Amino acid sequence: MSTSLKDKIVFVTGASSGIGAAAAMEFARHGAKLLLCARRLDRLQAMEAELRDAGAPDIFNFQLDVRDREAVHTTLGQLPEAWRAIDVLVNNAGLSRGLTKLYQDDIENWEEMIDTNVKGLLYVTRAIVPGMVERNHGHVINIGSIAGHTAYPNGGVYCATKAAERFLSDGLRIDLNGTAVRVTSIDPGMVETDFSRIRFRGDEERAAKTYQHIDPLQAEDIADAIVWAATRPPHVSIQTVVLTPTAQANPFVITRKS
Ligand code: NDP
Ligand code: 8X3
Repeated sequence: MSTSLKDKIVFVTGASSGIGAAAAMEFARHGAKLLLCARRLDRLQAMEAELRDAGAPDIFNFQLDVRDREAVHTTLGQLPEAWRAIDVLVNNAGLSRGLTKLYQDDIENWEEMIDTNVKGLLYVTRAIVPGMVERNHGHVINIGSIAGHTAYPNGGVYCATKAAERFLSDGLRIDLNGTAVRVTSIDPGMVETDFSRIRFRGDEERAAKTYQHIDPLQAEDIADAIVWAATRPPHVSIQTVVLTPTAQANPFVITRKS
């Protein structure tokens, strides 16, 4: 029997856009209470009415930059009492910056990716998982990527952050063995979100080319996989889900329609 998400507390990082926003919507449809954070609080607030209409019984939005170790510690340590017993954590906040040969790349790009995708994920995990262990209940769902399985040209550091996510998920699962807390890594290929706009710093034309002449994954496809993993019965641990557009076999093998 599947696990009900009704009135469960689901915390999604980076919920203001793309996969995080779609995951929030899918969890809302399952009746979950939503704890949502991002840097753009206004975007979270703009989503609230729709999420309530979709079925979220309660929502708590807050601003958080996951790179800020102190802010993560303080904000998550001081959540209102009613929001502390988190059932599902979705570590989604992440980004890529640039597509450049590693030996020529801008070091600030590296730091932003590592600080967000690796250190940010770790800070949030460190703040939330002890409570899950104490309650012997919980599920951590990390958003990885096929980039963490296969490195591709000019993306070495982004790929390394997602390879780190993969091993952090494995390591955490090992350390949690013997508890009821589960860890899942959801590893998508190309998903049409703001991801490429952020990667190319607003260069719309270059971003659009990423998804040209293929039928890319949509954020809702990933949300579907996240919620599927979260609703498996307690004795089932979905360790990794790898999903790509049908037109994409791996980062290199992609068939475009023309
Ligand atoms: P979007 O750019 O649409 O969303 C990224 C989200 O992350 C935004 O809500 C953003 O919120 C948040 N975020 C970024 N930096 C921070 C930060 N420092 N603190 C808090 N929140 C932050 O991209 P996607 O939805 O595509 O990306 C979501 C995840 O999916 C990422 O981890 C990405 O690596 C991964 N992924 C994406 C794929 C794709 O092809 N799109 C494929 C595989 C994985 P805000 O700016 O408001 O803080
Ligand atoms: C994002 C997918 O292949 O563009 O993680 O790096 S890819």
